[in-house]
Amino acid sequence: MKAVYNSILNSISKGEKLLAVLIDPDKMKIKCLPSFMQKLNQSMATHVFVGGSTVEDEATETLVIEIKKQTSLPIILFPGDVTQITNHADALLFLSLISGENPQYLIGKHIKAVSRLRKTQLEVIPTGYLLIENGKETAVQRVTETSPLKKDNIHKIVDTAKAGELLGMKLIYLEAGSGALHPISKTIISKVKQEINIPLIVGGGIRSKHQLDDAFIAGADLVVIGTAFENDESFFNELK
Ligand code: 1GP
Repeated sequence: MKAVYNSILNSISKGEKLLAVLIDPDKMKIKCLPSFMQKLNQSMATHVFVGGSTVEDEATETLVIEIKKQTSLPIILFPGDVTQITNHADALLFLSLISGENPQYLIGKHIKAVSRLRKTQLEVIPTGYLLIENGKETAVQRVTETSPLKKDNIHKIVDTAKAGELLGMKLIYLEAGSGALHPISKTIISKVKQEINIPLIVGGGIRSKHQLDDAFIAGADLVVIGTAFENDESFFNELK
């Protein structure tokens, strides 16, 4: 049962670029979902990610059940916490925050997640998650009590991503943080892409089609956008 991951690999092998729309259960109101999903379904989006740094206990499951009724796209959990695990999604990014050195986000939370995961059929995708500085403190930084990697230390960023691959992770996610002032730079994306042989996800602070294209050209296989859609749903019109 690796349908979601295999489909990502398959798309990449055909040269396709993937776009995930991130929906934060803390910010999306159920009553606003139908019009949002209608626009999402008509856009170039290929995946729906669901998750947030701070979410009330039942909110993720309730939202995922509603999203599932309104799209045929794969729904992937991008959880800030174990309480966001629900069997109603298709897959889960099992995130290791390898840019930081907080053991809770390297192994502690993962152990706590297992008793919940046992009760699901979720496809679990081990993902090396790297937070890169972007000029302001992000929610991820605050919640995880870790420092982001310095954006000028490309050598360390590349080596961290490679270490994630060598540890057996199936995806590398370069994160500038939700609402980041600046997205991950093209240089960082291309240097990491040159070094790894697993799919590369890039997210944080991407607000225009131009920035999206830049990330793809630099080597991102899958780009994640959340805030730009939250702020202005007409952004979907640019991404048909
Ligand atoms: C955050 O990478 C995602 O975890 C998306 O970021 O909300 O800035 O698009 P934005």
